[in-house]
Amino acid sequence: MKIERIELQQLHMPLRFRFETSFGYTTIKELILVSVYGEGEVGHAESVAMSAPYYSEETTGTAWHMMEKFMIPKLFSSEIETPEDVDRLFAPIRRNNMAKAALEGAIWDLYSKQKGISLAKALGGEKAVIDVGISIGIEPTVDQVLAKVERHLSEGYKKIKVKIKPGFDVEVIRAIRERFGEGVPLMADANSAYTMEHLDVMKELDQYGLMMIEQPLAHDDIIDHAKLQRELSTPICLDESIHNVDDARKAIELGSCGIINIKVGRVGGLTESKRIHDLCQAHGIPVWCGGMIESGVGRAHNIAITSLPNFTIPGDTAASSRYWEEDIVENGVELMAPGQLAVPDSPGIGYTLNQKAIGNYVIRTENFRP
Ligand code: OSB
Ligand code: MG
Repeated sequence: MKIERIELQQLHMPLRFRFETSFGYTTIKELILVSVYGEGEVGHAESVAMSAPYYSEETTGTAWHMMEKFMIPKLFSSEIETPEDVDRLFAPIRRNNMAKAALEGAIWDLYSKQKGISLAKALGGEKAVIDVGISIGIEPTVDQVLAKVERHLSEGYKKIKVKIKPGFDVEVIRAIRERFGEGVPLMADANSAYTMEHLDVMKELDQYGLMMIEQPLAHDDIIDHAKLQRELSTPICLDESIHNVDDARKAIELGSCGIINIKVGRVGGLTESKRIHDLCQAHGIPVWCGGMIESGVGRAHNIAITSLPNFTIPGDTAASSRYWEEDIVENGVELMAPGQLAVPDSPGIGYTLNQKAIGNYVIRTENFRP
């Protein structure tokens, strides 16, 4: 594969609502759109690093820096035949997974377009349709959470995830169960807001038949999660703690979780996502695809990876119109049926960029050539 040019564009996309988690809130989503040009085709992906280092240590600024100073020069000075070569090329660079994933993802898109197959097919995906859920943020009141749950259930979302934090947890879950019943596929995401001191809260949450509790304890822990998992019947799902297939292996070996959330950016790319998927499949651990409030470009990548068979739990890839007045892919990524997204079968990610929308959001553009 000959890479002729790489373009980085920083976009600021205003969200239609304020999205709050235990670590902070977002009203304007920052992202870096990566476009890799070669042999008449162009591949796209986005960096999911956020504006500030509260979910992970990476930020928009660090991701841009790492791509510009280290990763793009490596791409231009190496022979690349497949996206797996990119994964190998970046391996000596410690961490900075979101920066790596953005470039590797754009090359996966370019590679599948050059082969004339869909990204899902190039990854070994099998599904034509995927089930999706939705992640609901922390709201000023429990009633406001209930109103959002009601709306999104009526849109058919197959999993309702609510964000929790100490003081905004059992009450929310209890209210949802009382209002909507035991049958709602419900889970809670704590984004590392608890410690083992909160064991009593975790045991209360354990009473509500949740599908899982996502990342209750520290972002860098798998030991206490294993202790906590032994105390709970609800499966723990790890998000922040898993950065690569070795993390997944250790967490499975220790019994730190029963489920893993795979985010392509957090684990450094689609190649590593596939490895984690395969390892989990071999161990009977179901996986699902987490979200990072991506634009349609990142969502298209999420859809492609979710077409792999062990993605058996609906992910957080909600429709574009939930987040944006106008997405940066033509027509947005919209539900084909209640709670379902189609896996495109046209070459690459299967979505065309909306250049006019990109023009409205872009604040910085740079081009790099060999
Ligand atoms: O923990 O899954 C998370 C958003 C930003 C950072 C971390 C998380 C999230 C979400 C939102 O839960 C998922 C989405 O709607 O894209
Ligand atoms: Mg999470």
